[in-house]
Amino acid sequence: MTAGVGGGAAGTGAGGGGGAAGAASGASGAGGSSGAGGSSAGSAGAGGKPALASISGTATFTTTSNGVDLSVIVTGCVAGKSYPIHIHEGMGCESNTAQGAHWGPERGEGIPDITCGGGGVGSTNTSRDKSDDKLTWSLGDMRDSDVIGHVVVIHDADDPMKRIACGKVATR
Ligand SMILES: [Cu+2]
Repeated sequence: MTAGVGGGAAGTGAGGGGGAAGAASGASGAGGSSGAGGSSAGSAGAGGKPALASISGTATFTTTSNGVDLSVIVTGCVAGKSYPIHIHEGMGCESNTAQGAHWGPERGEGIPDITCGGGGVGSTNTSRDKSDDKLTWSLGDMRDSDVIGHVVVIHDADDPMKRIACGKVATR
């Protein structure tokens, strides 16, 4: 499953289907898609465009045999800067209120900062083991760990309280 991250309102990816992966971007928000978990690997993501900065990108969640992997790639960041990224509990990107606080909050935290390299391209990766009930993620199973419907938020590198991009994780 994938989620796109950008500033502004969220867009949504549509569709269902196991194992499919993809990301959609909204004109001013995030779109995403998710494949069903289950025996086959699924992936989900979010993508979109920024309101304040020129940053945009895609966050892709993939079901593995051990849990869920997250891979984030952004463009438009400032080389050498580190951008905090979390999953927030909210169901939309329209405002800070809609985005809500950190999911859990522990479940939405602990993702390594996005490190921005040359050319304004940044990335981060992490994995959540399915054996850790408190931190684990899942895709589309409607459990407490289900990331679908929550939002991926990127914070400003110099002003971490400022949210510069958001994408809703959606099922495709
Ligand atoms: Cu955050």
